[in-house]
Amino acid sequence: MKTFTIAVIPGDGVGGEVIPQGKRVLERVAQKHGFNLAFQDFDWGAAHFFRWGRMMPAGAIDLLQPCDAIFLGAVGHPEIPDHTTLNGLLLPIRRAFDQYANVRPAYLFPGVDSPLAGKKDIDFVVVRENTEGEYAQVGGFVYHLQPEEVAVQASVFTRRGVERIVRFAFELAVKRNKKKRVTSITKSNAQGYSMVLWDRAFQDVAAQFPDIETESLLVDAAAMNFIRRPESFDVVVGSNLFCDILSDISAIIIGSMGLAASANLDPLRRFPSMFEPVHGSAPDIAGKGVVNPLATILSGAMMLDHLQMADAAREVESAVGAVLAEGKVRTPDLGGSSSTAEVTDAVLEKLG
Ligand code: GGG
Repeated sequence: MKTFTIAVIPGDGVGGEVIPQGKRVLERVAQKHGFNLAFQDFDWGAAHFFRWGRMMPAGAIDLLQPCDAIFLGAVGHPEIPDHTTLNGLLLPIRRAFDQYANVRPAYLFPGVDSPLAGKKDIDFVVVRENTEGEYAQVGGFVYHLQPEEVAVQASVFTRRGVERIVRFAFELAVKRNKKKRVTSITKSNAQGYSMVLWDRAFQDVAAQFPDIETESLLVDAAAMNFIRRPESFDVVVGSNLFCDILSDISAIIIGSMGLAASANLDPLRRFPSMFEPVHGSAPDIAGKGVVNPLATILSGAMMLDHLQMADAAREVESAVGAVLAEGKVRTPDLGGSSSTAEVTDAVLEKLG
């Protein structure tokens, strides 16, 4: 029987509540489909930071590397600056394993109300460049912590980095075989170097996909159009920062951040890819047992897809869809009063 080794990092806040629920569903579906998941748990995150002064140990990447995939909850703690948590765990893993494609589907499940009145047909994917751009951490301080201090933060856009993420987006549009449209997010009217390179690379790659329609939107116009005409999008591709921001809009218009799944992919499969809900550690609801587990469960389905267990992935998605369509068992973010575990129980019941 095939066994996949999955590194599990629950992380902080609600991460510790959603990951066990995701594992329950993954274990059930693996059993049904005749494969094994060998989970390796890593207690990294804020608690590790308070004890050892770092979010994960020095050899963390070496420990993760042999695994087939990484299943992550959330990182972030109110008593630790966000740049410490992000740069101490999430970003180093994305970079070390060249997980250059951050894939964030925005799908409005039947039975779930979008906060956008009258919008019923939302089905697109945000593809975020995940290893360079505005998150490259190039820069520094001058006169650090003095009244006249100066900060310089450079963005890094490489032709290779832009071309490969744009190509990934086009290939995804072909694979999805839906609206066959790729939207590029730019700001070349104001950023006359990085975004001009972005636009040129987009046009060059687009020319190799004549069957795919294209559009190019300034990031501010894209934010407006995610609200005004979400049904028009198919695959949206943009830089690390632009799509980090836009994918929060795409997450909320499908009804809740608690439904937004994501994958950090190394499309070349040289290294483990990482799967996580888009939401963070949500300290305001942590420990109350009410966080929505579905974003994590759907991230687990994306992981199964990446592990080439497509039937199992579809079954998890169908079970989630059935629970949402019934509308009986829902956490408070979706207007219900069910607990995290009760929602998972309902998904397991659908899986049989
Ligand atoms: N599970 C996602 C998570 O913990 N997100 C925290 C965060 O700050 N993410 C920023 C990012 O995805 O770049």
